[in-house]
Amino acid sequence: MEQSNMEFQVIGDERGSLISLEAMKNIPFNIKRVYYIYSVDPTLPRGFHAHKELQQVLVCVSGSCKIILDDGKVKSEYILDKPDKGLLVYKMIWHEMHDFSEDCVLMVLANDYYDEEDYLRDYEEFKSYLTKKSNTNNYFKHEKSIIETNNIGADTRIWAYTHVFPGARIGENCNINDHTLIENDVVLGNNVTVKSGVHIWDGVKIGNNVFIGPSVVFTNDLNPRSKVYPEKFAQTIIRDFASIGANSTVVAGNVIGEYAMIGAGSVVTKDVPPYTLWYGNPAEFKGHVCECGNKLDTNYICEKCNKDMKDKIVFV
Ligand code: T46
Repeated sequence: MEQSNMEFQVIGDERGSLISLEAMKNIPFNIKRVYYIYSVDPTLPRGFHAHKELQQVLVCVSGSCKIILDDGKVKSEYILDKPDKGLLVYKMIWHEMHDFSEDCVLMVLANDYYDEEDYLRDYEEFKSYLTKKSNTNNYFKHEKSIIETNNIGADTRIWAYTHVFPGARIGENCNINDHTLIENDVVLGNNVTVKSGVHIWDGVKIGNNVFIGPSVVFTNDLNPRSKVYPEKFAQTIIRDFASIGANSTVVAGNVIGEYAMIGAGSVVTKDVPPYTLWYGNPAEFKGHVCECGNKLDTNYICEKCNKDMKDKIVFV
């Protein structure tokens, strides 16, 4: 199922609690519209549609409701009953809202303006649109790969002995090399390179233009025991244009910032700020990097491409 449960940080003190939702930070898109549904009749469900392109995050800021998501293959049910819980609903997911409590206020953040043309309000139409999309999607899959998802963008190439699970979502123009595995609750943006021998487990979210070197290891459980599953796998986020060198390990729950560079063979145990270079075991901060990947010296003007990076870098 291509969705994500989300959990927001609560900033609380004796006066009460505060949650901050920020575009491209804890909300993975630019927010163009916010709407909320309230004073609902608990006996009347809503939704019963999918969006062709729209992405949304649903948050019950008061009360509770039940959400059913259906990607055409797998149907799952979620309860939204706390303001620090969110549900990310991607495009082409049939969704229904049921069992509203009387005090329910369902707030929705959306990445685009209202457009009735974006709705598929008939389930059969939704199914045939899905089939049409997967038939017309112009991506390459090697005959020896196993591809179970419908969500692969145009011009992506998937090579031999790769297994992509039904819930995975892969953007356009990606290159997924041999002997890779992509689990269900995984998102890859556009223009991502995944070199051979990489397994991307539930909870790993990868932005656009990310490079993942050969045999990079992701983990998703900080206290693994055989046959014991956490309620929710840790979320690891690799932001746009970051690069992870060969044979590195990214410990679960960390965020690698935009344009960050991880040297080969590193073990990443902390969040990595944007435009920084880290390596070693455990990986440590070793300086700043330019958008072109070159290490910057202390005047932050790239010797390779002459870009002035002063305004972009984050001091560590
Ligand atoms: C969704 C779920 C979670 C507007 O004019 N502007 C808007 O921004 C929205 C969201 C709706 N409308 C109109 C369209 C309909 O004539 O409001 C009317 C009720 O909308 P609808 O029947 O689609 O409401 P829900 O609760 O079934 O669905 C809503 C959103 O429309 C939908 O995008 O994903 O909430």
